[in-house]
Amino acid sequence: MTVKGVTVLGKRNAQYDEILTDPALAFLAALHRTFESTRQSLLTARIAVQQRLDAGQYLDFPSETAHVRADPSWICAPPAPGLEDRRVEITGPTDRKMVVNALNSGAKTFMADFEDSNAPSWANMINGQINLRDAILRKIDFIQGGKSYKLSKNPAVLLVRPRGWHLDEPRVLVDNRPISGGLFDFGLYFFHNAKALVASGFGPYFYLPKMEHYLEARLWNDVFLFSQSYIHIPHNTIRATVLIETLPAAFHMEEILFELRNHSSGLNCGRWDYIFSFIKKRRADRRAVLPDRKDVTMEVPFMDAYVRLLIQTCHKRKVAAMGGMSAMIPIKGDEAANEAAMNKVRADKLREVTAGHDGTWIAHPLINKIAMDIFDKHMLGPHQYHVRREDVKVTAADLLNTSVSGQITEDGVKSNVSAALAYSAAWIAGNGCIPLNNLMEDAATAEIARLQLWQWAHHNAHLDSGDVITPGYIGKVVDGVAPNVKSLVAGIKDEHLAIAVSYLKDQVKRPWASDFLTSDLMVYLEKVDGAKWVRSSL
Ligand SMILES: *[C@@H]1O[C@H](CO)[C@@H](O)[C@H](O)[C@H]1NC(C)=O
Ligand SMILES: *[C@@H]1O[C@H](CO)[C@@H](O)[C@H](O)[C@H]1NC(C)=O
Ligand SMILES: CC(=O)N[C@H]1CO[C@H](CO)[C@@H](O)[C@@H]1O
Repeated sequence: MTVKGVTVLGKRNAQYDEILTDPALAFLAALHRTFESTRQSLLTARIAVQQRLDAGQYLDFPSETAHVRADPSWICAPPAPGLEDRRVEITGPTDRKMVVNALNSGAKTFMADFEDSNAPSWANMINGQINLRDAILRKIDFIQGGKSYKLSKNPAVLLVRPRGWHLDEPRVLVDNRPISGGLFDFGLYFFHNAKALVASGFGPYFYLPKMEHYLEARLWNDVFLFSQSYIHIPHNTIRATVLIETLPAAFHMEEILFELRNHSSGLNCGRWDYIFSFIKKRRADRRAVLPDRKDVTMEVPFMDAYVRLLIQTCHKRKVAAMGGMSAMIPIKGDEAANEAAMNKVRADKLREVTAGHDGTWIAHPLINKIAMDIFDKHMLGPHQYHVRREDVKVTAADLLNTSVSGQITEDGVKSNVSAALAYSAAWIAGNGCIPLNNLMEDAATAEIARLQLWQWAHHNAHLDSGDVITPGYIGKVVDGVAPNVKSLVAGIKDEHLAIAVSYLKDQVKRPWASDFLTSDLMVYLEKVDGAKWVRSSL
């Protein structure tokens, strides 16, 4: 099988070839050839923005689109079938068991994740596509270890999160260049399933991560228009919810909805990544040094401003304002600790529903009922677009307000070092979603930890004890904590832990921390794949 200009470096077998068909690869090649140069120039533009911020400029709402924000006449597309009521959404990676359990969880929708809760080994990416296809065709039932996994009659509505614009898919080259990871994930899912989804009364629905500019949303919209034409389905069949999880995107919420308006199904508060991005974008700014993560709550000024602006913006344009992730998982064998954790979930969900959110996220099926009960009690209709929050006046200064009280403690440093090490080591082995201290963690956990540690060391922040934080101090904490990491997560291998240790030590020494650990550590997945790929610097 060959498609001109397309090279597949990942392993192939009969099952994989059902996904990597010639027509599907030809579609990927068409996407690449049409959109790659725009993707590259948008990624270059991100660097220019960062340079301006490093030079002391502050982010602001774009002036060239003031007319879009001021125009009250436009609204987004009506909710597509199955997306009218999204009060609880479950998220997780695309392994077969997870897909069945999540679809059966009782949540309204399932966001099947090719991004941050998934380590993008070749097997994970292709098996994920197989599992989603089988779920849509209702051919996913299987038996494992004497237990039967069987899709229920009314499963959750499926949404898919492709990777962000910054990631390549190094195992598929078009004209000798790696294809975009996002286009690969989107393209295969769309090509194989869009028509079946429409036939079953729903549609191809997506979550779009990590955008930093409204022009990046325009690029997705152009991809959608192209793709719908390519397979001859009506325009405006696709729906996409955009995660507002970078600091620059918070200044473009309205424009992002506008660009995608006929395909938009709202915005989501990707709160953990938002904190990560907040630190990263303001890396040169001493005033943005934050205390221990536990003190960076949803109530601190910049987080509160972001949530209120997101709800107001969505409801003005009549789309869903989705809340954030509750990463809690049930704590087995400790009634009191479990009850305390579940009360935290309740308080968080109550804050969201009373603020005006139209739904929320969970990471474990057993949390569904807790979140559902809160939303059922406080959100009587399918959504609350009528909650316009016209009282809200969020300024640029509010989105950047770093008055956060709290301190940096040795405990905070230690627990975040160990979280960063545990997550990175698991990821290198091909596992992007791990239970850690009773939380279901994805890449955002390790990313906040990495950036906080870098920020403290870079700006020589003080611990509550008065000691100055230096790369050397963090290096010592890393050495002290590393031996205990293997007890946190089952199955971590010494060689992977060693990579995580040297990676983290190197990161905190750098003038600037790298943009994404998922880019840095990608090369280690070659071992998981058991196949050599050509470097993307080709
Ligand atoms: C959006 O859809 C409406 C109704 O189908 C159509 O009139 C309009 O041209 C579309 N706008 C864009 C930007 O695609
Ligand atoms: C930041 O928020 C705090 C608490 O709401 C407020 O007192 C302070 O004036 C704000 N600072 C700026 C610069 O807006
Ligand atoms: C994932 C993790 O363990 N994060 C910890 C980072 O440190 C804070 C203290 O500030 C803990 O509360 C977090 O649990």
